[in-house]
Amino acid sequence: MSDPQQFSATEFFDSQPPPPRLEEHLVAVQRFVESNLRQGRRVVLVTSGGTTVPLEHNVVRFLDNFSAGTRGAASAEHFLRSGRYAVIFLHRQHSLQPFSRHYSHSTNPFLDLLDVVDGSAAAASSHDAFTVGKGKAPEFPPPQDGHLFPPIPSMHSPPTSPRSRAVPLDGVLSQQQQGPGEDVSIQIRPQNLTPMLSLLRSYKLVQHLNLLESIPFVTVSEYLWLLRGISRVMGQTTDADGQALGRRGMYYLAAAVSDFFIPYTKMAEHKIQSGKGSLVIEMDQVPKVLKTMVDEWSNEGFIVSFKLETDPAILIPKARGALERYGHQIVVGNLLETRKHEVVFVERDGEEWLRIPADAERGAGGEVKEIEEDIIEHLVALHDGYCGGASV
Ligand code: PAZ
Repeated sequence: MSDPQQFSATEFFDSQPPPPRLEEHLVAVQRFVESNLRQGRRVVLVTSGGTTVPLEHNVVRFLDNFSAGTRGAASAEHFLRSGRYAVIFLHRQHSLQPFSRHYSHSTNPFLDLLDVVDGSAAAASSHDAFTVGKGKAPEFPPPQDGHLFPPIPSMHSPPTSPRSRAVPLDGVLSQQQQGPGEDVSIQIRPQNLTPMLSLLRSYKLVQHLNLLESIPFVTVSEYLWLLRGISRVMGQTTDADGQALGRRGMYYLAAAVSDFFIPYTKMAEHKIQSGKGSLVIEMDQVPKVLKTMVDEWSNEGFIVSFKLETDPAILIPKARGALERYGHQIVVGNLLETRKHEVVFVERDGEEWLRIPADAERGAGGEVKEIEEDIIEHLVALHDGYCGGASV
């Protein structure tokens, strides 16, 4: 076993290979920042989700952490909703995303929001417990060729029926498909229509205005390469008058980033074999790049880091230590157990808790509020002050 190495940021980037599509992502970020600067918007980089630490080059096993990217995805949405920020969303691949998070497969499965409706005259005339919209839920077809249901066509294959069209169905949006002998449509269950329509309109608006640029990472090394690249691009990009994004840029670092990693040169090439009994893993420390971000990459951008702890006694001292060591603007502290309903803003001149009622404390019918809404409101106000009170 070789001695663990303490990597500086420079040594890290000199020794860890960059992710394959780095340049492509940075070109896209540059265009995104330029275009939004032209529109007079601020830009925020939101990092979200957990990083992995692979144990092998041909990766079979890796270390991971708990983060699903809930905070990052919700926060990105609230920045967008403010109407003043374009968002670069640097997220763990397959973690929660702004907008689509409301229909995640685990909490709100998309397919359970829909019904299949038979719109044929025969079905329309019958009224039983299955009747929805104009028609009746179709009979389940008999097993085909020994299978319970036919093969499921790929979303990317061309439509089998040329006669597929969107139709209004008693005020309910639906897609109707008419093949030979078919008159069926897919209908959003009426109780889901209002929230889904509102969400869809917001999502389409954000796309139309080009306000969201999403970039995925998986490993801690990919994350750091992308963080450096994106921060530098944000730091250097100027508007038509030659003014840099500078203080109008915000860096909201909510990703759960591993503190340890296995350097490229020390990693096994192939799947680690089990023949030698127990597995002892030695990891080196990931360099702390926040100081370099403040001093070299971000060009005076407003930097918000997050600090997660499980021991309440050390949360504020650790957050304060980070603020003093790295010299950025604010640390948002949170505890694993209570992170969804309380956080603490730690600044140089003091700290302030933000709390919302926990799920269990909400009365029946109590409005579901996300703490991210208040976190973003507070930070936008601080960012205004940092930009000298300017509204952009
Ligand atoms: O992803 P999530 O919503 O479950 O958790 C959010 C969080 C706890 C990862 C985030 O609030 C945070 O504290 N990030 C920084 C973690 C750290 O490196 O200390």
